[in-house]
Amino acid sequence: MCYLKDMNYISVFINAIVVALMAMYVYQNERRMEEMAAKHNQTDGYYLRMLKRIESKLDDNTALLQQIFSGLPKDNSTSILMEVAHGKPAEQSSVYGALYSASRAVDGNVNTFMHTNIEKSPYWMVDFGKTYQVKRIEIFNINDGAKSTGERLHDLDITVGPSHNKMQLCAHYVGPAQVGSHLLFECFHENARYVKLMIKGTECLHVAEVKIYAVDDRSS
Ligand SMILES: [Ca+2]
Repeated sequence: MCYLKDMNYISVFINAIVVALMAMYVYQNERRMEEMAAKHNQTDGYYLRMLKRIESKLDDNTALLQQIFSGLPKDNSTSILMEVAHGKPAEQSSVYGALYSASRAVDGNVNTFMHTNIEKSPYWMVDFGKTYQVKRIEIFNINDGAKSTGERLHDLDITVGPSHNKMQLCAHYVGPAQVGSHLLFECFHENARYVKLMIKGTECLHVAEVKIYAVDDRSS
C-alpha cells in the first residue's frame, strides 16, 4: 500500500512538471508573437512614412513642372492641323479639253486630276475664302499615263499669300516627279488665303490632288 501511495505522488509530481513546462512553452510563444506583431507594426509605419515622403516629393515636382511649362512660349508647331483646301474654289491658267478643271485637284479623289494646256507658266490656284496659318502642303501627282506624264511636274513654284499681289514663295520643287508621286512641303505662312502652284517654263500642269494643312482655328 505504501508503495502505491508513493507512486501516486510521483505521478502527480510528473504531471505537475508537464503542465508547468506546457505553460512556459505557451507563454514563450505568446511573447514571440507579440514581438513579431510589434516589428510588423514598426515596418508598416516605416513604409507609410516613406510613401508620404515620396508623395510630397511628387507633388513638389509636379508643381515645379507646371511652373516651367507655364513659362515657356507657346509653340504652335504642335497645334492640331486640319485640311483646308478640300472643296474650295480653284482656278487654273487654262483647261485642257474643257474637262480637267481646277476643282478636280480638291475633290478628295486622287484618281481625278486637273490639266492645263501646254503653255508658258501654267498655274493652278485655290482660294480658302479666309486666311489660315498654313503649315504643310501635299501634292499627289497624276497617277495614270506613261512615265513621261509623271515627269511633267518639275520646276514648280509654290506661293502662298493673303491676296493675289502679296504672294510669297514658300517652296520650290525641282523634280521631275514620277507618276503617282506624293510630295510633301513644309510651307509655313501666317496669313494665307491663296495657294498657287506654277511651273516655271513651258509645260502642262496636271496634278491629281492638293491637300493643304493649316492650324485648326475652330476652337479659338
Ligand atoms: Ca482629284
